[in-house]
Amino acid sequence: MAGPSGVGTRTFSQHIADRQKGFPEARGEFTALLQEIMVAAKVISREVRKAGLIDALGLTGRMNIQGEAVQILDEFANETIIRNVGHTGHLCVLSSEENAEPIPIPDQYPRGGYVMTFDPLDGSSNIDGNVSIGTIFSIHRKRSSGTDGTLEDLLQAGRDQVAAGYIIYGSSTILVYSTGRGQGVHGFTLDPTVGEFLLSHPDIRIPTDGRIYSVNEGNTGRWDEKTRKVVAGLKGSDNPRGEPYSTRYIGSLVADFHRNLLYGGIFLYPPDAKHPTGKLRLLSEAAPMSFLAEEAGGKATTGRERVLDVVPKELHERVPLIVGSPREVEWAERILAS
Ligand code: AHM
Ligand code: MG
Repeated sequence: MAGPSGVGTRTFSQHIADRQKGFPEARGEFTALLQEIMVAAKVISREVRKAGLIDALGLTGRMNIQGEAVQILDEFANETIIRNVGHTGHLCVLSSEENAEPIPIPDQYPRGGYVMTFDPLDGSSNIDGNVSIGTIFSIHRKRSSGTDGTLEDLLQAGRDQVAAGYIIYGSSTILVYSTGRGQGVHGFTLDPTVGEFLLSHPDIRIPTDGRIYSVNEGNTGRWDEKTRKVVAGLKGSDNPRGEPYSTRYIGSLVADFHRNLLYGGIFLYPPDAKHPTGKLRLLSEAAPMSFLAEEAGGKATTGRERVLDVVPKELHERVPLIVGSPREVEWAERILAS
C-alpha cells in the first residue's frame, strides 16, 4: 500500500541513490557500501527467521573475546558481514565484537576508503527464546596514509562517524540508518514478498520526553548511589514527569533502543560493581546508537560526557550508556554528574 513521500514503495537502494545525487562529488563508494550492508542484512534475516528449523540455534561451544558463549547464529552473521561487506573493495579494515583483533582485508581483495565496526548479532543470548535481536554498524573514513587500514583508523570518536545504523530482526526486519549532518534517521521494513527494504519510517524524531525507562534492575545492588537515585526517581515522582515511568527492558540493545527511539524514554546501562566502566562496547554499540539518537533529536551521555566525544583507546572498550529523549537524559545527567 503506497503512502506519502514514498512510504511503502521507496526502496532503501532508491533512497540512498537519491541522497547521493545531492552530493555531486560523491563517487558512489559509500552508497555501494550501504547497499552491501543491506544485502548482508537480508541474508542474516533469512537465517534468523528459520533458525529453529535448520538446527541453527544453540552454542558453537567456543567463547569470544568478551568471554561470552558464541552462538551458531553469531558466527554466521559475523562471517556473512565479513564476506559480503568486507571483501568488496570499499573498506580497508573491519572490526567485529566477535574478533579480538582488527579484521584485515585478505590480500586478494581490493581496499577502499572506509572503516567499519560492527556487532554482528547483538542480544544473541536471547536467540533461543525467539526474542528480537539485531545487527549494529558504524562507519568512519580511513585516516591513515597506507593502503591497509590500521588500528588508528578504527579508534575514532563517535562524532566522526559518517554513517551508523542497525537492523532489528523483530516482528518485522527493519533497517534504521543515518548519515548524520542533518540528513535524518530513516527506517525501512523488509517486505518478504518482494525481498526489498521499503521506506516505512522516514525522518524519525525521538519524542522530546517519554514515559518509559529501560534498565536491568537486577543490578541494583551493584550500582552506586547516584545511579540508584536516578532509577528511584524514575519509579517515583521525583522526576521530570512528576509520576512513575513504565519499565520496559528486553536485554537486547537494538530492541530496547528501537522502541525508545519511536516512543521516547530513557535507556541506561550504567557502570556497576561487575562492569565498572559499563557493559556496552563503545565502538560497536554505544557510539552508533548515540549517533542515531542525536541525529533523531535525542541525547546520549556516559553520565560524565557526551558519548560521541569519547575517543577510544582500545577496540573493545566499554562505556556507560544513558540514551534517549533529551528531557530524561539531561535530568539523569544532572544527577549523575553532581
Ligand atoms: P551482546 O552483544 O553480547 O549480545 O551483549 C550486549 C547486550 C545488549 O544487547 C543489551 O543491552 C545488554 O547486553 C543486556 O545486558 P544484561 O543482560 O546485563 O542486561
Ligand atoms: Mg552486542
